[in-house]
Amino acid sequence: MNGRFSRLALGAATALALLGGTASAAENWRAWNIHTDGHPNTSAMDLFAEMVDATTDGEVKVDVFHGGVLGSQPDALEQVRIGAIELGNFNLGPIGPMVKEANLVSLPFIFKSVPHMFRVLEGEAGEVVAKGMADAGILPLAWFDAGARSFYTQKAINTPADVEGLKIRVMNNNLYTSMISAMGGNPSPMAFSEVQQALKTGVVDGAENNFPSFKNVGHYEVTTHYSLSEHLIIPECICVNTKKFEALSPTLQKQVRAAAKAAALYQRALWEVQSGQARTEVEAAGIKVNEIADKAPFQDAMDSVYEDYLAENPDMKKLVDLAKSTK
Ligand code: BDP
Repeated sequence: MNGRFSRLALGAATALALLGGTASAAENWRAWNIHTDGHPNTSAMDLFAEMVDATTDGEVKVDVFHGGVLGSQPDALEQVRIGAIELGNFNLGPIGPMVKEANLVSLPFIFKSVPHMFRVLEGEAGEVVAKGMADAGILPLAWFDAGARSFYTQKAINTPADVEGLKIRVMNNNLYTSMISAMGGNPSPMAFSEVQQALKTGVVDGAENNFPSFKNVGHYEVTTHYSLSEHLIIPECICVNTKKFEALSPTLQKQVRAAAKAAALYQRALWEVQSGQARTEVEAAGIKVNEIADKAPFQDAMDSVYEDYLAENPDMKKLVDLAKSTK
């Protein structure tokens, strides 16, 4: 090989390496998910990652970390907000303390049903919520179904008086502590990963969640009754750090968004089936599930929660009215 040729070869190799460099400049994103195998969100997040890889031809890669191994939900949210983790499957409950508009969905009994919640999210109120989140650095790409949350304790709950004096674990959000206090209970905010042990040792008397979470992390093994209060219907999202998403080319943005939307449709279909299955399984394991004949006393007890909240956040009144007036 003469000198000139080897210089040429070197130049070509450098050019190739640089080209290769472009390919290796692919986005490698880390995704947080609190759930484990057997939960609809875990399957949906896996599908999302596969679809992003396939449709962007590997230009965006998503590595999903299940089981909350990247940290608690409030910590992971903060990390996504600052861009230390790129995305996650989040519940809007713990987003409320960071994004005022997102707290709309954490008002007890604000939605009539899950379909009503989705109609609100897909309308004008949803746009305001999504913009507030994006401005805070947590951009929602698609919405997941998380059903309704109900109480589980060592006895049946039929009226707010049954909650009186009980220590109930809630997610991290002042609206939930006010909600439990307004029923006469003692709220105990706590990370999801600590709830089973707290129920087992009697550190708390109860908690509240949907059937898949109640089942999947074994809360049903350490309680006896699940009472269908359905006091909260909180959506979840695939949410991405706003700047990272906006730094993608328009084509990649479209592909990532489409993958999230497809994964969300899949999640909702899985939810429909698996939340029913979770209920059947916990009942088979001995959990007594009770309907609450009259939920009005629970709703009435929330008047003070709404009053205090709107007194502190008068600018949220418009959004609350918008949600309530959505058919
Ligand atoms: C589950 C949500 C999860 C929450 C958990 C909780 O999917 O995001 O962390 O409830 O209660 O239903 O903390």
